[in-house]
Amino acid sequence: MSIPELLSKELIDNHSALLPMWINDGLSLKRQFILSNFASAIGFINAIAIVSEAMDHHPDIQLYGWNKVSIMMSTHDKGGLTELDFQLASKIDSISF
Ligand code: H2B
Repeated sequence: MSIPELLSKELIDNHSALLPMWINDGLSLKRQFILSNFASAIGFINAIAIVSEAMDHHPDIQLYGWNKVSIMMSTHDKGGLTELDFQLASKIDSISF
């Protein structure tokens, strides 16, 4: 599957409006999740891994402070944000843990 092109600033802003929990700095999307405990954080990360593998699009994932998961996403093959980042962010938002 070919990788989509970088999005214009206008499209990034339009997509970001639909994902208000994600911080968009123009080059990446970031969000922090607070889970109820360490096991839930691990389970959440595993669910993200399954979704990411299915899309062949992979976020940076950090687990810290026992129950916090920080996600950072960009399309490194293109050097910025593409449709794939917003699609993956939306799928991660729909995972409940
Ligand atoms: N994940 C992310 N976040 N960005 C990419 O550009 C990317 C990826 N590229 N996962 C994919 C893998 C690519 O390297 C492989 C060859 O499909």
